[in-house]
Amino acid sequence: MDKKLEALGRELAIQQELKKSSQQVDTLSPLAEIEKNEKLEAGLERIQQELEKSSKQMEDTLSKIAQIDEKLYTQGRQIEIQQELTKITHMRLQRLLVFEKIGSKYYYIEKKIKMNWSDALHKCREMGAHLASLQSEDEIKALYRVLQPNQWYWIDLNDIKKDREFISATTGLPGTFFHWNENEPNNKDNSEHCVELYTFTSTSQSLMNDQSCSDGNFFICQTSWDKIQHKTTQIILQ
Ligand SMILES: [Ca+2]
Ligand SMILES: [Ca+2]
Repeated sequence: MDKKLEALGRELAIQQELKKSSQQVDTLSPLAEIEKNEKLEAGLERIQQELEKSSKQMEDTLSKIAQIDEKLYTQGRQIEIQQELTKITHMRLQRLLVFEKIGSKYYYIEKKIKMNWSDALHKCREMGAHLASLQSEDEIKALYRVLQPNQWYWIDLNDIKKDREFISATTGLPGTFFHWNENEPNNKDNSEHCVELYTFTSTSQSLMNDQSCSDGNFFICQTSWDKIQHKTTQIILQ
């Protein structure tokens, strides 16, 4: 009987122990859950911080790229401007290079485009020069060697203001040197007020003639060595 009671007692003890263990498991479970959640939250927070850090680094990188872009754009524009200025300088210098020394003077002889006297006058002025202001037979002889034969070229003399009073458009003063062809100036039809130089191959000379200012002619621009030097310096220093 005692043995039975003893066995029953042991069984009861085991059951109580099991129940106790079961209770312990039940009470531990919510704690584990909380711990798990806390771990998850901590993990999420770290991820969030990492993301914020990455986002900030990305913003910094983009900002640096924008700064580099701006710098490159500015440098690019500076190079473009420099190239443009070089091109303009080159063009201006080239315009000066068209003047050649013929005899003792510097001329540009237009041999391709014909225009009226007034336009030719302005064209020479645009080039920083003036229509040829001839002063001697030597100058005309020197030009004769380079002018196209049997062609007319405007020079600076005209009697626009008063017939037969030929003025130099360069100085505004009465002309001092004339080398007229035979029977010229004739002021034909009372409408010839501008002077041209004509190259006669038959007599191997260039001679002056008064002609209608509206006629289309080639023309001769003139400048001086001093002007060329001055302009070259101006262009290079600009
Ligand atoms: Ca006239
Ligand atoms: Ca005439």
